[in-house]
Amino acid sequence: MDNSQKIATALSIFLAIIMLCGGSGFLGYIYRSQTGYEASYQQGYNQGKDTGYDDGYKSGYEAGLKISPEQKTSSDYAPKNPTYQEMKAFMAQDATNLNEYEPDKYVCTDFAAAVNNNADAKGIRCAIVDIFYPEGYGHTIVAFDTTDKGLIFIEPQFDQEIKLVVGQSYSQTNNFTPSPRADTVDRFLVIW
Ligand SMILES: [Ca+2]
Repeated sequence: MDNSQKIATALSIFLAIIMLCGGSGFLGYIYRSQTGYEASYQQGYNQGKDTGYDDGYKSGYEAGLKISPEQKTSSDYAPKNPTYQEMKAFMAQDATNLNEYEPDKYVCTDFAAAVNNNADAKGIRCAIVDIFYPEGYGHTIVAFDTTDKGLIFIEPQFDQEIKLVVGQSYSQTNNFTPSPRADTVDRFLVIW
């Protein structure tokens, strides 16, 4: 695989993630009712799922196998799981939640990515959580494996601790404004 192919596959991963979240970012609807983009999100999600993920993950997997000797091992800077209070303190000082949700521009995955990267920069281990709703929609949040209270899910758009229950509505479970479409948690992935 040459460089241009690598770039293309990397882009396809990025686009697939954006489309997954864009197609799913119902929280955007809460504040900003938009029309006309649902269908295109669905289409984009399906295309992204079919092409981006398969190619991208394969490429990423192959790239991961080729670690050059001069690269540092992850143990040199491995982030640590925080205590519950450390997690709360980090979320309080982190300003990601002040960002504005913009359909097609800054969506749930952007919030989750920002918190994840900011945590990593401070040596705090943070996971991306992909939530799968019916009909190809979904949502992205973050999680911390706290040393004293275990796995804690955080909605990074609101700095809010939330519950994830398979088979139950995300918005109803967490007392959010009801989603305009089904947001039953079919399954979720915690990605460290
Ligand atoms: Ca914050």
